[in-house]
Amino acid sequence: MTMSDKSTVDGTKRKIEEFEGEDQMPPKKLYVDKEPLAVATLLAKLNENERRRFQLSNIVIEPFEVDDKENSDLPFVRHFQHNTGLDSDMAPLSFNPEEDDIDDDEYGHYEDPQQPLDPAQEKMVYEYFKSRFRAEAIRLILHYKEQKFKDVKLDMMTEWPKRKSTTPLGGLPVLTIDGVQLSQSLPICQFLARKYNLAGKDELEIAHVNAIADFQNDLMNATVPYIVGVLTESKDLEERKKTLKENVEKYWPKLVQLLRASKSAYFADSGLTWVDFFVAEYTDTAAKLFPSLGSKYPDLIQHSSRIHSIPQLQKYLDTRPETFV
Ligand SMILES: N[C@@H](CCC(=O)N[C@@H](CS)C(=O)NCC(=O)O)C(=O)O
Repeated sequence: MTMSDKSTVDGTKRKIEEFEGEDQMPPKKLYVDKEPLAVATLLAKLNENERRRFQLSNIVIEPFEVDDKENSDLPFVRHFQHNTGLDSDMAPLSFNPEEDDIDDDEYGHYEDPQQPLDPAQEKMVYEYFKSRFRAEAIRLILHYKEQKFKDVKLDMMTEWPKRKSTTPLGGLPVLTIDGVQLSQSLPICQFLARKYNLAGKDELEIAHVNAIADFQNDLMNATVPYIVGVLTESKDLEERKKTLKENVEKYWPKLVQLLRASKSAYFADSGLTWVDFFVAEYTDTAAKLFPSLGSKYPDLIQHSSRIHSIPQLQKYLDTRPETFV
């Protein structure tokens, strides 16, 4: 941590102390842009105490069209900082790897992924937030192949704003290999799949596997409103959960059909491919949310347990922090 970061932290603490006792402050409005999950993750970071201090227990979320039309959280972060009175004390929203130095925390540690890495060690740095959602299949593939990698879980509030502008497309996950940054979860999976022979046995099977992944990705996108609802303690949570269940029930019969049509116990006839990790991770999450679906879609549940029982994954799964998604 640099001196300037230290004074930022002290200044932020001072501001927080000033807020204490000011119970009559007007309610805050939060302006969000188009990436609700990221915003929700940011909100979820605030503990009860902080929400009370910042008058966020009744959060009002308003859609906010960002000036530069960028699909970005930064405008939201700026509004958040401004509305909470923390803007003057917060760290600048740009990242300079030479000046900024972020400490290790319990979730992993920040490392400048733009530094050239030693190809001989084939050093990999994987960055996402403190959740599984879009990130987990990649982690599972890397653990399955017993690939050494640094699993960096960025703090949305303090680390992400500084890192965002140096990512290729402004979002996570990013996998950096030998200094080259790869982005977008599906292409990263596909890259690893080719590297580790998990893509499918020939061009036709690769296309089949990719199509299943794209289909699964549609279901994951349909999950976002519910995740946001939970993290923001939305009043229409039950409605959102119902919609999510409807989506799961729309997609799962197709996935079951695909599994049954396969000549192996996996989605591809030739055996295990990357899409098995991608689907299984989500099945696990959805089955926990809707336990009654377990008995209705046993093929998928068995497929998920098959993947989660792979010996190479056990050490990781045993120590993986519990997260909501
Ligand atoms: N299609 C992209 C989506 C990337 C994305 O939107 N990631 C979110 C987290 S799930 C993010 O980085 N949000 C922070 C932001 O946009 O500032 C992928 O699959 O990787």
